[in-house]
Amino acid sequence: MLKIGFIFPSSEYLHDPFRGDPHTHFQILTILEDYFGPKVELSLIDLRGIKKEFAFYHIPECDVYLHSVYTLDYNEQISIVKTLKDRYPLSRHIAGGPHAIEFQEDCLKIFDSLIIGDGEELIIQSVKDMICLKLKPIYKQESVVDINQYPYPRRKWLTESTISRKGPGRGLISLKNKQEYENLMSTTAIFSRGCPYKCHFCHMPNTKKYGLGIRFRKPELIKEEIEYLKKDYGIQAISFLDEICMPLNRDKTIAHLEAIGQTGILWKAQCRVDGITPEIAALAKGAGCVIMCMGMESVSQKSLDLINKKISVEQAKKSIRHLKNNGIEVRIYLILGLPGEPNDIVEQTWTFIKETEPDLVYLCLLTVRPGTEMYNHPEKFGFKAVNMNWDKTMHLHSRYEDEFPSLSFEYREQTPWGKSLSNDRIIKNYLELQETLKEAGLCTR
Ligand code: B12
Repeated sequence: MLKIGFIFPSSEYLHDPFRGDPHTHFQILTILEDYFGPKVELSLIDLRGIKKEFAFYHIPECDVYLHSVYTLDYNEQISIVKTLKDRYPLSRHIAGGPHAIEFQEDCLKIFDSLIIGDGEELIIQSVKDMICLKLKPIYKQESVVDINQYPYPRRKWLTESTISRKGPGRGLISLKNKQEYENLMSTTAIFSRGCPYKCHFCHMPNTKKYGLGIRFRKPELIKEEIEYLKKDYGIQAISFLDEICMPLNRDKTIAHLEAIGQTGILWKAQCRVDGITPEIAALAKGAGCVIMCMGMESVSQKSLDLINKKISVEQAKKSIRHLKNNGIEVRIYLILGLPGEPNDIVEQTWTFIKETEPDLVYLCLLTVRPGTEMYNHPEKFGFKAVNMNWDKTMHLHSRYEDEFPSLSFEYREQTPWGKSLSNDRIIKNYLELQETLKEAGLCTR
């Protein structure tokens, strides 16, 4: 029997790594189990919360180790693979994920084989090849995988307490104004793959270049997965992790929301500010939506245009209103330090917030992440220097409680859009705005 272990790294840079579930791992393990059955023994080696220096003691011997490589995890994953190769020289390491797609040559120095693009078909092929001792260095998914062909990803590889969480600090649906929602049994889920937009700060256009656009699971499959979560884990509330939670076409959105609504769960999700009409907001509310988060990024139209966000400030105002009119809590994500930012960005942002009254505002500083348009063409965005230290590519909001903010880039004084803001000024703006948000009760920490 072939022993296969899919490793999930410590994620020590996350405030609470258990707020997100390893969906990639659930998906690939489910596919392997359905195809190979008793010929394989599968495990999800969950290293979250474990100190990096002791991780090795938690990893059982396997014939094949799988890794989904994210930029922030890469250094840790290199160290794990080196230690495992030393101890179990015959085992093989297969990797996929955003960082492996971007840095194939580097990754091949560490891993034995890479999965480039969607993994459903390629993992079967690579494991078959591995069994016949013919594992290839690269497997590329050239055609688009139909995600509706596959069953819902099972979660049995983790303990029940990891999958379903509730209570203060654990519950995933904590409304700003109603504390009791934290006590609902909650989990995360994802029903889509990809994003059709090409924002210049986002890694997705690169990650998904082998499977373009956005693909959603069919309504009946969404319903089936939610019913499984209710039945096996007592789930009452779900935080959807899709970048865009609803199809971009009205009729499909209606069917999608109907399916979720029929399950009776409450949910939180993310969408674009141009996806909300009064009709959609009302349907989302009726289908159990209690919180909607939107990637607004900036209140400066110039910055929005320079990062290719393809939204307008006016659209954002309307969407916030439609959601609030339906009693849905609205949270917006904002980034400071974007190209084209005006001198008075703090004042402009505060004016926008006072006018639109979102319930919470998640404020981050820009990070230039490998594989993004900004990273590949720094001169287009007026960058003088971009830091290549991957540990500096973290973009979580509210993380500067114990740490002073720093930037991973610097603008030239004169940029294609005029005079830029200095790093000191960007950080000062961030601290000032964060303080104002805190005083107004508009941020979580
Ligand atoms: C859900 C999600 C999470 C979850 C869980 C992630 C996980 N590892 O399972 C949580 C909330 C924990 C998370 C955290 C972070 N995430 Co995240 N996340 C996502 C999100 C929204 C969906 C990923 C997902 O689960 N999709 C469903 C699965 C089934 O599809 P998939 O991941 O694409 O995997 C398929 C293929 O890529 C391939 N594949 C991928 N890896 C492997 C490995 C093997 C061995 C094989 C065979 C195949 C394979 O096969 C899969 C099936 O086809 C994506 C954006 C997106 N929509 O893709 C961002 C995204 C992947 N995340 C990103 C980032 C930056 C982060 C954080 C670093 C956040 C931060 N604040 O900075 C942390 C990293 C934590 C960590 N250690 O993993 C970036 C990655 C950029 C990069 N270069 O690394 C993305 C692309 C978002 C973005 N827009 O930039 N994330």
